Amino acid sequence: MLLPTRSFAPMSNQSPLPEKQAGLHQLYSEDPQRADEIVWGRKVNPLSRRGFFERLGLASMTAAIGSEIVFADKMPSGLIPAALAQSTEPFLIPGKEGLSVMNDRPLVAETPAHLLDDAITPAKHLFIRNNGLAPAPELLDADKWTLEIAGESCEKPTTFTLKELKEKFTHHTLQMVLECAGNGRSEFNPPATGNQWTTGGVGCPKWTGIRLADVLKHCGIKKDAVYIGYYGADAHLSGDPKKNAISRGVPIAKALEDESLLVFAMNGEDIPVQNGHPLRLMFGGWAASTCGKWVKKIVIRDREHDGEKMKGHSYRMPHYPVAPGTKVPEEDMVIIAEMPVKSLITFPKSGITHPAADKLAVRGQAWVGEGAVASVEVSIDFGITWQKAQIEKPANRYAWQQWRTEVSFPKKGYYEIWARATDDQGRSQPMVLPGWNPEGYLNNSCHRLAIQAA
Ligand SMILES: Nc1nc2c(c(=O)[nH]1)N[C@H]1C(S)=C(S)[C@@H](COP(=O)(O)O)O[C@H]1N2
Ligand SMILES: [Mo]
Repeated sequence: MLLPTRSFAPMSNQSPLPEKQAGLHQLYSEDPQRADEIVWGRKVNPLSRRGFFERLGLASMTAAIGSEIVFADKMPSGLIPAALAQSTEPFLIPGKEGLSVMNDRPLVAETPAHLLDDAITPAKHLFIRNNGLAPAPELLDADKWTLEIAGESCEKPTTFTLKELKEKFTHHTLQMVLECAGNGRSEFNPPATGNQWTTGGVGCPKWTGIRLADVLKHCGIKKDAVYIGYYGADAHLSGDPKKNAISRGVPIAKALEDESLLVFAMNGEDIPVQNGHPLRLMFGGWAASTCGKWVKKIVIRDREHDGEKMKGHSYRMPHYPVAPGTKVPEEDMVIIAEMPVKSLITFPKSGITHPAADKLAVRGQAWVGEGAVASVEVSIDFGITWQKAQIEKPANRYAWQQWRTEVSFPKKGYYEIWARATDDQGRSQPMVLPGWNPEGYLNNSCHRLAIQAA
């Protein structure tokens, strides 16, 4: 069930795209009181939402959802019922289907969970996160593409044509998760600025390319090398050619891993233009911001790379837990490396109605930065009890793992299906929200679906 979107006034009308409307997540993060008023049609004291749900809210929530919330007494306060929290907004991007556009300059679009049901994410369903302006497609000629390897810790700086790279070095194909560090940001409160990702800044296609290690070693890595940095062909939003939209990288040890690739194909075809054709970096399990698109130059550095979005608060977390809303000094922020354990429910689609007497097949994906997912559990009673799902082995290191199970409903009513993954080091997803941080990174809380058992 979707809340009538007309209740949400467009937040701005500067966009040349079709009228944009604020989603419920955005509304809750920007102004929870107003969101409550819109959702429940009355004023709510934000300090006593639990009381509100108990005394008044349950009846109106049940009315809004259309049936009884069977485990209502177990539902944590302050949660937006998942039935009301869907806000997808299809928009046409060449080669893409069904993505929700969060921003059009730079272009940022995420994938609704039910479109990530394939074991291998098809090109049309892979999210887009641009920090600047993507190069015009006519500038992305694979036959003319060159890659320069340089930097103070490179012995023999060399420029290769893409054709040379493909001929000289052994090809490898690996399925690897690509996930934006900001995925899930929309749930943090106080809200973090930046794209209000819900769950769709992730995908797991099959990438073909060459090992970055092979290329770097060919050019000579000096003993003092500690980091690599990338430069892409995209432009800074200001249009200033001296500025880079983003120029990040990884420590040299990560760069030299077998799975760290310079890729020129995705799912056996050209990489989609918005995803970095004709050449991009792929680092398994790390924040996707390290995976440079349209890559033209890689530098081997004798220090931590200091390109655009490497400093300050960009892609960094406080190295100790902080209270929500804390101003954290820059020197206490550390670079994000591996991504945390996480899962998605990709079938069924949130909001469906299912016969209460029938079992419901449920499935999804689970992944973790380094290591493997050891188990996935599912709950239909707001996390009070959990049942184990069956889980597949990953296609290779850094691929996500499909899981499946069946759930039975005790009676008719409104349910939420929650999924929780645990990795092979015993680390699980938090049920509601992990540690607040200034930029709203690394939210790996459980994914929630709304189901009507009728
Ligand atoms: N050249 C370049 N590379 C880039 C970016 C960018 O804006 N420009 N965005 C980064 C970020 S923040 C993410 S999350 C991923 C997104 O990859 P995708 O757009 O293929 O999904 O690319 C990374 N590589
Ligand atoms: Mo990102």
